[in-house]
Amino acid sequence: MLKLYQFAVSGNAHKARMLLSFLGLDYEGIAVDGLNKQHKTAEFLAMNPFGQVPVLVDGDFSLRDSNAILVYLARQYGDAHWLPNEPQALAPVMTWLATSANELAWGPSRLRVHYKFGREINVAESEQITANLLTILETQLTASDWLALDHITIADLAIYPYIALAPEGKVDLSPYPAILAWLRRIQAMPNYVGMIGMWEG
Ligand SMILES: N[C@@H](CCC(=O)N[C@@H](CS)C(=O)NCC(=O)O)C(=O)O
Repeated sequence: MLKLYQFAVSGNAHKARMLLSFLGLDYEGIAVDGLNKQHKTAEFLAMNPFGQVPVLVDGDFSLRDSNAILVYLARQYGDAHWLPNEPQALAPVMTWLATSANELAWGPSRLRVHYKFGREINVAESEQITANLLTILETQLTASDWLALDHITIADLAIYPYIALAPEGKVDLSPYPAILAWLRRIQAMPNYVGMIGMWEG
C-alpha cells in the first residue's frame, strides 16, 4: 500500500492528500513526530536528506517533494486529465509547479510558518511576494476557471493548500474574488479533503 509520511499541519503534505483522495487511492498516512524532530533522524534522512515531509513510499520506490509526488501519482495512477502529455498542455502545468516551489513557498507559506509557528522570517519581503502572487493568480483566475488548462490539473493542487491556508499567515483574501471562486470550485469537487485552518466559503 502507498505510504505518505506527513505532518497533519503540512500544506505540502496536503497537496498529496488531495490527489490521493481525488484518484480514490488507499494509502497509509504516517504521522511524523515533528515536535521530537523525527524528520531529522537518520532513518528519516535516508528517505529525504532535506529532513522534510511529505515523503511518498510506493513499494520499493520512495520520493520526496510535494510537487514531484503530484507528478508521480498523476502519471502512475491518474490520467492525462491531471497531467497532460502534449507539450503545450504539459508546460503550463509545470509553470505552476515551479510557482508552487518558489513564490508560493516564499510568500504565503512563509507568512503562515511565521504567524502560526513563530519562525523568524523577513515579513516585508514575504508580504511583497504574496501580494504579487495574489495579483497574478487573480488575473489568471479571472480569465479562466483553472490555473493551467480549461479543467483542473495538478497545477491547481500544487497552489491550492497554501492559498487556502493564507489567512493563517494574516493574508486577507477578500480583495480577490476570482481566487475565492476558485477555492470554492475546488472545495465543491467530489472527494475533496480539507484541513484545519483553511479558508472556507
Ligand atoms: N520542497 C518541499 C518542501 C517541504 C517542506 O517545506 N516541508 C515542511 C513541512 S510543510 C517541513 O518538513 N519542514 C520541516 C523542516 O524543514 O525542518 C516540498 O514541496 O515537499
